[in-house]
Amino acid sequence: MNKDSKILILGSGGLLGSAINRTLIKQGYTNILTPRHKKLNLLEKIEIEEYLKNEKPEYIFMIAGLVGGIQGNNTRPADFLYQNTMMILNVLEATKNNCPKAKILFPGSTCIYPKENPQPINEDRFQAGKLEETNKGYAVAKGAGVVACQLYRKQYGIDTICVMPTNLYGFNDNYDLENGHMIPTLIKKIILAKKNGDKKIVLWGTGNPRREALYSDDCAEAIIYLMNNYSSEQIINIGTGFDYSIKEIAEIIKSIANWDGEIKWDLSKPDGTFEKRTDIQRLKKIYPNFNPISLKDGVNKIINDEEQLKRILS
Ligand code: GFB
Repeated sequence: MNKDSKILILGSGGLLGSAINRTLIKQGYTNILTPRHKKLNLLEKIEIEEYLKNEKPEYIFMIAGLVGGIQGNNTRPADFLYQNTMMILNVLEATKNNCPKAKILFPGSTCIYPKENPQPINEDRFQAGKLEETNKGYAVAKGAGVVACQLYRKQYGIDTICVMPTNLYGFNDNYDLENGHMIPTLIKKIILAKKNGDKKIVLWGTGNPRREALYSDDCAEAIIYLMNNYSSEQIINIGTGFDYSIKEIAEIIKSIANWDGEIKWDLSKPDGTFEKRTDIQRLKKIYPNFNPISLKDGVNKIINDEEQLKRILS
């Protein structure tokens, strides 16, 4: 990308989309389109056709999607399947019809991998086994999006690339206690307990599953680097290569927030996949300087930022 290339971010209001926008601006890119959902509904094919016909972007970050944590995924699987499949298919078809020279980057998710894997999970595990039930709709949609990108590359020569980000957290996260992802939800529960003087919080499952934690701006940096330096149908993991148990994540957040109350584990809630540590050798080969910050540093950044703290407490 040149600094004045026409760049389109679809999904620029969310956790990852806003991190990509912030990082592109920091790196000096000047021609960035960030249409929001109200102006451009990706479920309406005619809207994305019109938009791409008029704007003809050179680079498209297709980050938009219906996302959520284990509860959101588990209770609305058909919505996650339908919306996420339709959005990427509409974007690919409209790109083919209106700006076939545009390069598209599409993030899948580590939940496209089977429920059980040798650890760490390398990219060849895609389609190698049965999926985890709690996020099947999202995983099938993301997997379909990945295959669609590969097929539009093969049949129409569109320069699509697909990345598989691990569990993310960062600025502009979703702090919905029911439908949010685990890390922002844990941050909110602990910060709220501290503010209210509560001595106990309830977290879900056993606390034993293991998850990575990638700061959204680090993921954005890797994504921009790959947009600039990678072109292949082979998918690429973006993770840290290091995981913690949910209990360990809670302890790290507790110590940063300086709250020493008790955690109760609600065993009626699902654990989901037990572990999904990513193998990031493919990424490191292309981007050897990839060096994400620790969970401790990331959480510190968030809770010491006034605006983010307001967002957490609202
Ligand atoms: O981020 P999360 O909701 O989804 O994390 P996944 C779920 C894990 O955290 C489970 C535990 O083991 C939960 O039992 N957990 C403990 C909690 N307390 C809580 C809590 O208060 N809220 C939440 N949400 N979890 C995601 C997918 O799977 O993986 C996404 O849902 C995406 O779509 C992402 O693919 C990479 O990590 O299981």
